[in-house]
Amino acid sequence: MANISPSRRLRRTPFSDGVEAAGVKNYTIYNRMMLPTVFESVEADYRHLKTAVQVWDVSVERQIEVKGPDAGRLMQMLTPRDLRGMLAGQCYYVPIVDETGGMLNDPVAVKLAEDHYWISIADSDLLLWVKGIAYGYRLDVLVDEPDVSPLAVQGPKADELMARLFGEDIRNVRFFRFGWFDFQDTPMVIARSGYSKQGGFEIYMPDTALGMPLWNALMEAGEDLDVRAGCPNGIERIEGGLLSYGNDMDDDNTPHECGLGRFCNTQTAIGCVGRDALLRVAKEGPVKQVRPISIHGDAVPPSDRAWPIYGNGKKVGAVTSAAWSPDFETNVAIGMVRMTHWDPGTKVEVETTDGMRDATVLDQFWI
Ligand code: THG
Repeated sequence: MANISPSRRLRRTPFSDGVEAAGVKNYTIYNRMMLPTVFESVEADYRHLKTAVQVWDVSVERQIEVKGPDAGRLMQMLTPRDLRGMLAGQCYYVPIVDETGGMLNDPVAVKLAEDHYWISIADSDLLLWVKGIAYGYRLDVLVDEPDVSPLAVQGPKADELMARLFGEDIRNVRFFRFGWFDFQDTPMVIARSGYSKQGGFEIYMPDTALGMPLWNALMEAGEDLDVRAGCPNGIERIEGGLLSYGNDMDDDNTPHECGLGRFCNTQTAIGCVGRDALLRVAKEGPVKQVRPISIHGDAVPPSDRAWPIYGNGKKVGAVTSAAWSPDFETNVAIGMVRMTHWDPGTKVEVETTDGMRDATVLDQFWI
């Protein structure tokens, strides 16, 4: 592929100077911003992520700020997950659905206070939908995109690195909870979360001017831990079954088709705009669903399009993400599979860019 021309529409991040100095090799575009995808190589980055600690510029996880007396009401309109039990200091993974029950995004919601939330979005223009609902229902709430850029610290040595910079208390932050910690006298939200299964934190960095100072401080504090610049890893996230909006699902899919039923309480999510539609389809249940799939043979090429899945000569689904896994010595894949072929152990065929491959539908992701 040719290079991408820089322009104001393709936004840099507060950490882009650090990412470039670290030798980033590839970017993708996500929320009209640059997201690194490769530093050394996807396989070398994968091994390092699983053994050390990495600092990820995930500024592309843009925040939608929802603030005001109607903030809680607006949040519940967006998602079929029941938010009544959510406390300030908690993060929730929340499917966001439209009026048909179709997935618009799968963000992390961060509750700062009763009347104040951030929605940490995946790759879709969710701000427009949230603003439209707020205005259309004349809600007493402010909706905008603040100058907040997440920096993730991921890997088995993340606790050690973060404790050096923010103090020992950081170790007590529980999964999907956050605390406030100072960097250069500026309080920052730091949550135990992140787009990997290796453990770690996300720092919601609230001031572009502090971006490079924070980046450099992490790199210096972790020198003896072999800290490196990294990024969401295409192999590891498939092994972990972490979905990618726009790749593994879109607005044609319900949360149940995406396997996100465990994050829905449609009966009690009163006010969710997609509630009626989801209750209607819930009666039948989904006829296709996300599944882990092992594609046999040697490494498949990059999955730049959906690969058809065949069973008994008929199309029964599509592989939406795939990569060679060094640890599991198979091609790990995520696919949307029809009910007739979704049982664990079912043998199917996948039409990859390189040709037909045998594959097996599995019962659980690898990690
Ligand atoms: N962190 C933050 N914002 C994000 C992401 C993130 N925005 C974009 C994207 N990632 C949104 N998608 C996801 C997908 C999976 C998870 C988080 C965001 C995730 N899932 C865990 C799992 O499935 O095992 C845990 C979910 C839970 O138990 O609540 O972490 O990564 N800030």
